[in-house]
Amino acid sequence: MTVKRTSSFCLGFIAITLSSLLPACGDSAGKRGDQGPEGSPADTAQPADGQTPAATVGASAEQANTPGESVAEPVPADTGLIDDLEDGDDQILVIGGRAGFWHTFNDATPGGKQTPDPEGELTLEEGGPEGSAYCLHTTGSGFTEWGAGLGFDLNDQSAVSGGAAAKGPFDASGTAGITFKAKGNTYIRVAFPVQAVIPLEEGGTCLTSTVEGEDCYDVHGIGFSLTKDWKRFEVPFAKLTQEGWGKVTEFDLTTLLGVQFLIPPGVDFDVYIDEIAFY
Ligand SMILES: [Ca+2]
Ligand SMILES: [Ca+2]
Repeated sequence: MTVKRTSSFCLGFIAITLSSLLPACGDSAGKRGDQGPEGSPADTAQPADGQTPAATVGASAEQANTPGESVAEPVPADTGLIDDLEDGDDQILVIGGRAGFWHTFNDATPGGKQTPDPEGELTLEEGGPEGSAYCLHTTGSGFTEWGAGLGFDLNDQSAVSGGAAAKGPFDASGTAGITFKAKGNTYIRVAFPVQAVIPLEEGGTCLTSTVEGEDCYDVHGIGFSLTKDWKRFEVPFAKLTQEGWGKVTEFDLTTLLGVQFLIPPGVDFDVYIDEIAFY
């Protein structure tokens, strides 16, 4: 990989994007997840006392059909919620064709430390903003090249079917942006890699170039300063910009690969994220 400039920590994002977003090079990862993975409606239907009133369901369901009215398949509503982490696992919610795993990442500076360790299992933190049982929490220090971060893929079908990663673009057209909640002690850049900034060999459409200003990986994003209290952030896609050192590309929402929360280098960071949703 050519790293001829380090104009910002975002350049380093490159490295991760390669390994974490699109590692399944070669297997045509470009297919959209149009098989409509079944989501679980469990998020909105948790019995408060742990008792499931299953015994009463069967009988009445049979009689509920009104003549002349077709009964639709129960499909979990896609409210735009990408993940609230309340199921306690490391996957985003499998709803609306979205599927993927959360991961942490960093620039691997010798001596640098990040928790959760990108090489290990990603575990969640208990708590979060009001009403939350789980959130994501990453801490670390000692990264001096481009920093660290955490994020997820939006269309990794291995999250649904198991097996090898099969990552592709997600069509987020029709959404205006994302919201998320966060707290922490640093500035972060929320970045949205689309295929146009990712090279061909990694599932994108960017032609690798050594020409000044023609590099791939200049990902669209926007920065926020976190505070010690949880705060809700809104990220309008219309406000995203590239950093300006790479190839200028259109931000094509039909080819969104994932979402990344990037932490700059040189920071002893402590960052919490929760409740990410399209709006
Ligand atoms: Ca989950
Ligand atoms: Ca939560």
